[in-house]
Amino acid sequence: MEEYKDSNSYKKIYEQVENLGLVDHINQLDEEGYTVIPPELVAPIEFHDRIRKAVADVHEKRTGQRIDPRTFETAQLYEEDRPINGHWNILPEDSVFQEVVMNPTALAMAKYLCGNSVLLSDINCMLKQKNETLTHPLHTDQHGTPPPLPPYAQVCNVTWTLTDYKKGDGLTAIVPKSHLRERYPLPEESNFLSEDAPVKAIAIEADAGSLIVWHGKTWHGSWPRENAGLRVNLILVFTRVYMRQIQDFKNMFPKEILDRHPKEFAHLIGANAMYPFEEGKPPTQEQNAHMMNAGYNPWA
Ligand SMILES: O=C(O)CCC(=O)C(=O)O
Ligand SMILES: [Fe+2]
Repeated sequence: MEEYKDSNSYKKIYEQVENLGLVDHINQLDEEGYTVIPPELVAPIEFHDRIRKAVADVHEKRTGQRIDPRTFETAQLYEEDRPINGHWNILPEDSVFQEVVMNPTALAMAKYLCGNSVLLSDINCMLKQKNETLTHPLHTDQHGTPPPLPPYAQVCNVTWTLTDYKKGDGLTAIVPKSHLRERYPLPEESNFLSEDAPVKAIAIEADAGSLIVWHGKTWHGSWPRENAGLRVNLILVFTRVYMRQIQDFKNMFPKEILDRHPKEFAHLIGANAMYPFEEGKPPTQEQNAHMMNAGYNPWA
């Protein structure tokens, strides 16, 4: 990877990383496969409150349960036996989510891992409550690439914490340095909770408003929540320009909405992706450029 750092693509990303005070965080990502970015390097508290409200609105729209966003820390899901309630594809639901995916800190980290041509794969939110079920054994978020895995990330997970992540809160489990292995965990390696677990993980603590960022190859899971109340987050999944996105954003956002955002938003959601194209409507040279250039440098 080092030989590709002498490029304008890398310098452009590094400059953003430096300006945002994130140099230690990209170093930790390289060495350990994850990093936690504190709220003061992410967004002001008012923005955080807007996101919490928008998540409460989505949850109400999709389940009928109204939770006052000021009470996430003590609330409970209407289905008492359910460990998690997740809502996928929330980008169209509220303009604040569109601002979230354009957040400079989140984007700088996504570009560091997946290049300037990075795409948003999906943004979802998760509400997690007290329950003994192991919902997330060890896995990676990068699926379907056979081993040996390439040295660069094909996926980047940016988890935006909306409540504190402290002991007993159902914390994200990370296996440090697992991104350096060239394969995914096997099913028999996935239960990190058992006494004789072959692979152990560490629990990630963070204040509400932090970003927990991990590499597409990082082995991770999640501890069951022991405390009352909810753990709430946003999960931003980014991916390389040649990968398939989880959501078909290209056909979800009409031009009027795209025109309200900076040009980069259209690129980020894949609105000018090269593939798939319809018979008789091949991509323009401009559309080709993103993907063709990405083939020359891991940071392009
Ligand atoms: O809920 C967690 O702590 C981890 C969830 C997870 O695996 C993911 O966001 O990819
Ligand atoms: Fe995951």
